[in-house]
Order: sequence, then structure tokens, then C-alpha cells
Amino acid sequence: MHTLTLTIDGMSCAHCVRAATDALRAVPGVAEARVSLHPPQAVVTGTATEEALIAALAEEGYPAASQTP
Ligand SMILES: [Cu+2]
Repeated sequence: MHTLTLTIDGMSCAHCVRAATDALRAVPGVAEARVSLHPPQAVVTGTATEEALIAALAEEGYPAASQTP
């Protein structure tokens, strides 16, 4: 288990937050996903790879990037 933080582009309202949260929770290995609008980011716990999370968000129309230094 690890925790990853992603910066998400393209979210404008609570509906976007919901869609991004659902997309992340659908990724195999995700134990918990918390998405916020301010700042626009996701904090994800589990065993999913960062690449899989970014791909899931991109599929929903939200380009995301790693916030890990
Ligand atoms: Cu929205």
C-alpha cells in the first residue's frame, strides 16, 4: 500500500470531483481516493500504479500529473 498525490486539470465543479473520484475508485488496487477541487488534486491510497490512475483520469477527460517530487 502506498499513497499517491496527483494534480488534476479540467475539473470545474462538484460533478467533476464526483466523476474523477468514481474513475479512480474503479481502478484495480485503489483502496481509497479523495478528490478535492481547491486545490485540484487527488490523494489515492492502495496498490494501483500512478500510470493506471493517470490513465483513468485521462479517460474521463481530466489530464493529471504526479505531484510526487
Ligand atoms: Cu464539473
